[in-house]
Amino acid sequence: MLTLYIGNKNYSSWSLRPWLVLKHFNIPFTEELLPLNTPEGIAARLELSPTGKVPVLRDETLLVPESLAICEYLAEHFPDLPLWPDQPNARAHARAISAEMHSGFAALRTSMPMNVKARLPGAGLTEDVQKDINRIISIWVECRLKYNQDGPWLFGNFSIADAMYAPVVSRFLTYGVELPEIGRSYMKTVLSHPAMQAWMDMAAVEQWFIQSAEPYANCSFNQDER
Ligand SMILES: N[C@@H](CCC(=O)N[C@@H](CS)C(=O)NCC(=O)O)C(=O)O
Repeated sequence: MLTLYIGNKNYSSWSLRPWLVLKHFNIPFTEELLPLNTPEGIAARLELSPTGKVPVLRDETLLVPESLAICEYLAEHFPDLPLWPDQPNARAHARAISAEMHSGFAALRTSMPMNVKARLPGAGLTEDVQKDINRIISIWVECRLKYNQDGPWLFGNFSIADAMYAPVVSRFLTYGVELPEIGRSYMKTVLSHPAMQAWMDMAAVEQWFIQSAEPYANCSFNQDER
């Protein structure tokens, strides 16, 4: 049996990624939430992994940290499930944009931290953030134009690449980021996925407030409905 250790659903963008993959492909797992800013959560995370971070996947005695490594482990462990696109060129492309997400977009991640239940239109939009947004839009547009005939996801069918970009969709919603029609349509696809909706519903009822993840809590654009 697999166990996925995750952080708070409202804030933990990295946890959302493998969680969505597990849910989408109906892979049985149990989840354990280790609250991000509590002493117990910090101790539990350090016990699990020297990174001290979530997500971490447990498979019997094996512990796999790092969201993308977890997704790769799942893809190897369930070779009959199409976690990556089947066609080699599409698969290479999906891996490249997933790696780009995992290692990049620092400005966006810093200035627009995932905060599922907040609505902060206009907050965090700097020049560097706009550059990250532009690159993400061009990734989405290229994928959607190329694989549109196979379905509404980045590579037609849902894959790990979509899970890697799902927290970006949540950020774009929270911060009211303006997108071209093709981007808005892809956002709708992601936001209407039942597992994404379930995650957002659970985030909406969480009571934790993490100051460091809420840089705009006292600003005028805070239209949070909590
Ligand atoms: N590169 C890691 C990043 C994991 C990460 O930063 N997780 C955050 C939660 S979203 C965390 O555990 N933060 C706790 C801390 O830094 O103490 C991954 O892809 O899983």
